Amino acid sequence: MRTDTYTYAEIADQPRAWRETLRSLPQQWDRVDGTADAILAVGCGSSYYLALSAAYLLRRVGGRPAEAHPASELFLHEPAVYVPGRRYLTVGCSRSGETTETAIALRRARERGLASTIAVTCTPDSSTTKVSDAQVVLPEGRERSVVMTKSFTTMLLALQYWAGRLGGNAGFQAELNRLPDALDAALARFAEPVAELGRSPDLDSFVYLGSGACYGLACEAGLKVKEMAGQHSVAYHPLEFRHGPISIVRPGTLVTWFVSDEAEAREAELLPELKRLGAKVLALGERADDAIRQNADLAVALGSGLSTLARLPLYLALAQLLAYSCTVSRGLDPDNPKNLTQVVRLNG
Ligand code: F1P
Repeated sequence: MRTDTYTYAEIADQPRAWRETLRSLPQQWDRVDGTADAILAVGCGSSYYLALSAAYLLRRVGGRPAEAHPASELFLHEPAVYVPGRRYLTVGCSRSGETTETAIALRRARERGLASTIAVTCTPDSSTTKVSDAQVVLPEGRERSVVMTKSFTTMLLALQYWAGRLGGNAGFQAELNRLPDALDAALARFAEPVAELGRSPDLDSFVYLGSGACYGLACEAGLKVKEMAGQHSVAYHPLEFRHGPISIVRPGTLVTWFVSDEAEAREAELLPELKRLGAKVLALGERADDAIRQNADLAVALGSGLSTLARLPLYLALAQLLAYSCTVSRGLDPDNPKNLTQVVRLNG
């Protein structure tokens, strides 16, 4: 597989970037006041999908009411987002810190006294940091590529850490420290089989399934294959997929399932049907029982010893590799995706 690209280097750099980032997180979050009646996590594109997973983590691990919105919803539909009388904390996620909608959402929230604001970004001194009350800056996530890979997982790691801190869950925070080594181990064992699956010549439709915090990952993984390989993809909650969307499955469809421990038994019931319809199936989980192995073309059993909510970044790194390998095997350049720019600027 071609590896002389920025995108490949950034995917491969994730264990190092996470190690460095983990060192800076305690001090960074010390400066943030997390008190609020509700947290709004917002962003655009990948950063919105990050917000979806982050809101779940903040509810589940952090024990706080939290919602995710595309940043534009905060100013296009403001009265439906901010309920009068509630104290909000709006967290704007943005790799560049320059995305217009995210900067407007944070600026307006502050100017209109709707919320206190935090910028989570890989770029210091950016538009979002300037309009926020607090800043969590993650320079190890900075990228030359258009397509977000390590920036996503580095910001995810920061938000996982915050959720653990808000929930007083030292055990969860300790799990996060094991992620860099766990990714080294996962790449050593699974990078090649995952890349090989991505090279399958007959694939022309991509379905990503995940529930709970894995739904944001499913959306993000689907975006990778759209952005880099120009392929059609959809993301659903696994059981939702049975309610109509499954009609698109045929030979040529690759279904990637992000397995969460608590949902696994119910969601696995979908696999025989996907196989019967001719799909290829990639199961990304902690372990793979016989039922999963029988129905999956590739069952990744990470064996990381980490809980579902801790191991989210591992799943995504493997899904990034899948999209990357699919892209280069088609002769496309992942560093130069069609119709895209690193930052989307609108008239602000
Ligand atoms: C958000 C984003 C990216 C996308 C594209 C344009 O950027 O939508 O997710 O891949 O490059 O920008 P940011 O706000 O996180 O910098």
